[in-house]
Amino acid sequence: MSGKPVLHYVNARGRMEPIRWLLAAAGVEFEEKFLETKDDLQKLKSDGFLLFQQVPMVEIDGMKMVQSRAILNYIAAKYNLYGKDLKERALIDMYVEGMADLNELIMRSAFQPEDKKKEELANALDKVTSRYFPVFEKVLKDHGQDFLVGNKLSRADVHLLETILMVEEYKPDALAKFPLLQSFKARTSNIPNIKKFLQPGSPRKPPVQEKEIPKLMAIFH
Ligand code: GSN
Repeated sequence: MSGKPVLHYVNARGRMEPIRWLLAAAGVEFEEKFLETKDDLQKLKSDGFLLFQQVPMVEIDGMKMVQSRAILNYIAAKYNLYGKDLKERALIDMYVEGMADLNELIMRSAFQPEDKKKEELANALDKVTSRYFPVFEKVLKDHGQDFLVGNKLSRADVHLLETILMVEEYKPDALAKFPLLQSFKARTSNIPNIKKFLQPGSPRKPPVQEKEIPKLMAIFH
């Protein structure tokens, strides 16, 4: 296969959104095929396209890639967003895995039963400001550079901006105590490929709406 990558997932953020972000930051155009029903997912499974019977799946460079981290690693390496050597890559991996944990906490809270939802979200957001954001504020402070690793845009910056904007949807003042993250946000939001992705009409997805949750659950469960 040649041409644009094709993304197979539901029309929602979920585990595909970081992949959309990374492709957009790399300036790569892509197509999306949205699963609307359980049958659509079943069709991909019975066609043998899903190695572990799960999406995200991305058709790229003749492969049908699954496992969102593997997909992100491939895109990051291919588009030079993964550091210049093993040590930079190790740092990027640590930062990105921290953000993945944080995203998982927040994403999971939306799918909890009603009585648990608020508490789970509050706990997740508390961890953002007590554990995760201080780490990135300190990284920027200690080296005094514009980007997290190697003085150059990497996937860690892309995922951090995505995370900041997502957290601010829940907690608009989340950056109040993090001045360097505020300037990081302003700076990275202005990188042309990213700026374009942040504008209306881009493939960026909105936060999941309450009313969409049953439909998403029906596809995946
Ligand atoms: O990151 C990944 O791609 C995998 N480690 C997890 C993929 C995954 O959990 N996929 C779900 C939907 S996305 N939800 O979180 C999935 O395809 N579930 C359907 C099924 O039959 O397992």
